[in-house]
Amino acid sequence: KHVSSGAGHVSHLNAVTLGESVAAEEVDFVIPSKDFAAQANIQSSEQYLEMYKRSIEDPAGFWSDIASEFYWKQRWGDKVWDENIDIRKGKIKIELGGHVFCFFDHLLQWFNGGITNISYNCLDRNIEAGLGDKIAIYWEGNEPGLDDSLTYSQLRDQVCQVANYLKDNGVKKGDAVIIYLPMLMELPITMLACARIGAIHSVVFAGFSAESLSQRIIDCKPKVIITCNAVKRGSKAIYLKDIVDAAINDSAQNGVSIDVSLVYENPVALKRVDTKWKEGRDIWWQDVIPRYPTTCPVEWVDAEDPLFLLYTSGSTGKPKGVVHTTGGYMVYTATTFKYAFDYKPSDIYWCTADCGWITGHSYVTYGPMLNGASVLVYEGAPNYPHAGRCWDIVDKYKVTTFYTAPTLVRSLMRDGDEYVTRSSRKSLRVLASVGEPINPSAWRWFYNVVGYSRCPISDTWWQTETGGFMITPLPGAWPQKPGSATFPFFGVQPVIVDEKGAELEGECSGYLCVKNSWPGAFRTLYGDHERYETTYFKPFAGYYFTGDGCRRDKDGYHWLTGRVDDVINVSGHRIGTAEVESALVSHPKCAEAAVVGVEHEVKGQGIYAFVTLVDGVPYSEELRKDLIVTVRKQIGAFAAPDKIHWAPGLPKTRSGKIMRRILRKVASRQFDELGDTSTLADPNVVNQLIELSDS
Ligand code: 6R9
Repeated sequence: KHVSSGAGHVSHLNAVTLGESVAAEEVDFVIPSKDFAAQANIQSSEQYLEMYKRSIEDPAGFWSDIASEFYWKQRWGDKVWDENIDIRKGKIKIELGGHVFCFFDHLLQWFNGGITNISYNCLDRNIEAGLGDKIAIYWEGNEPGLDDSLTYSQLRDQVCQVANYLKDNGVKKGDAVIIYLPMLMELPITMLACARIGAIHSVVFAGFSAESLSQRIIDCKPKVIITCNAVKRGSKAIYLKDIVDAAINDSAQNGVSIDVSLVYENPVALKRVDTKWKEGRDIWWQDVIPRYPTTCPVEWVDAEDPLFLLYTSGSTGKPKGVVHTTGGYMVYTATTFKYAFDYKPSDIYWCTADCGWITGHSYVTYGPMLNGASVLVYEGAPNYPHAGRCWDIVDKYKVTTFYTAPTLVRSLMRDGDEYVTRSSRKSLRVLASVGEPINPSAWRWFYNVVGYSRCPISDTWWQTETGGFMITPLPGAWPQKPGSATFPFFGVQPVIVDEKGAELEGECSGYLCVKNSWPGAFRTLYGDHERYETTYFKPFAGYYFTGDGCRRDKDGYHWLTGRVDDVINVSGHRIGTAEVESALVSHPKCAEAAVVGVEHEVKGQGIYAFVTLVDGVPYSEELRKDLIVTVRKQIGAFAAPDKIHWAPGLPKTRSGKIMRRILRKVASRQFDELGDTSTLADPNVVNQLIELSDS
């Protein structure tokens, strides 16, 4: 019987069934408890394989069955999905606010002909099913003691008020709205309000500079901007409206004017009287929104109508406006949420990501709410007023599912176990990670110390472009290996290819691509369909190219090795920076590490490692040698760093991603070519690094 190669590489899973004793050499397996597996949505590797196989062999049937659980004003046509990668014939026009914005060569459609609304499916559908009084959002403020909540009915009321306001201000189906808000409930409320009327939201993370914001305004020309006057994160106040004002001025000089700026008053951070104001353009949220009716008819949209635009940075050039459409994204985020987090209606779910990133779109707002989940939204900094805040919040709300990023795990690990162990955390049942490979030592700390060695960790690999999880554990379904994202989600066919684009089989490592389509895939880059094709579909003909490197081990587990643009080639050995970093941070005295390639006379490239030590540990020559030995031991002599550069801190974006571009410049002593450092969470760390560059 024909099984496509997508299913082939997971067939070994048959051998790794739960409860079976694992061979002695497989000590790195972490097996979910029988109790967990018994209650899980997917209880065994067999059950997964059966569903996976169907999802690959019959994607139309598989996804149609799931899509039928949602409300469609009109069901999709006969062709559930349609993709045209190779032929490059179909010319399809997509319209944004009546303006044709691109022509499709690479065409991708899911549920075409279907008519629905994602906001309706998040709210009205759940309320009609009896969830009206269930808490949709628990909100925890930056200051302990400040909190709030909304039931699904209350949430719908507020969404409708904002939707009515937007309509009243001329926002129509297809118009763009920029949202520049911190993690207030008003952020998901506004996203859902836009979706309700068919407007396209573009959330800009409220940590971006005025310059970045204006760049986005100029690109998508929003009808309205929604912000707040200020916010407190930790002990620091950030004056968001000043940033918005500067961005609006800058855009006006570039010919894009903004007529309406809706400002939520956040009195904890800044008083109304102290807020700079432009009459006629600026309007207080609290002055207008409550006056609008709490019902608002739904704008029914096509499955392929754009839902949102989210800008993400490429390795070069200006940010890319990733476009997601409605139907496929809806079905995909809901399904991935349900299975990867083993969702149960009694769960209290907390994702620490900001709605300014894709994670906050798919897994704070849409995925959870499509499942009728109770979502915790936290406004503040995870270590404010102390390093135990996250666990205080977990205990306060009895959080069951905690989804965060490796960078936070490592920083909490560095703060010491006492902050964790003094809390209960008994409510936790699933932990999860996203954003970068999670190194095995952080994985183990998360698993053992935070989760009492009983909560599976879903290490979810995916991208802004993919809309939802692509490679992820399904907790309870199979044993985990610390640091591996494990296996593909339903419908996803990851392939690992070599430089020439040839598919590699079995144990291998190379470029990670995806064969065929999945419903959550992005459809284009806003206004630049050519860049979409060049970046993602040209490098390896016939595949979507992820830009990541990946290794598949003898058991078929996937190990993401970092962006391929960060791969270092040392004497012909391809070494993922993430692998070296993982080895370094496994040393008990190393808190964090970032590795870049530098030119090397003999080897082509050398390995240059920036290392942050655990608090209180002094730098020493002995430790330097010890770290190098650790890497030699774990990967091999060829991977030993040529240079260890002590780093009190690493240059990170506000979302916690290390900016290697800057590190590469520091490593090669090009201090006057550091480029733009304004998007760093703390620009000062760069000066510290330069000072220590000869240490
Ligand atoms: C969701 C998100 C995407 C890039 C991606 C990869 C890295 C994300 C990961 C991971 C290893 C994981 N990445 N999750 N690497 N394991 N679990 O982060 O989207 O901001 O677009 O970043 O992040 O390199 O290509 P985005």
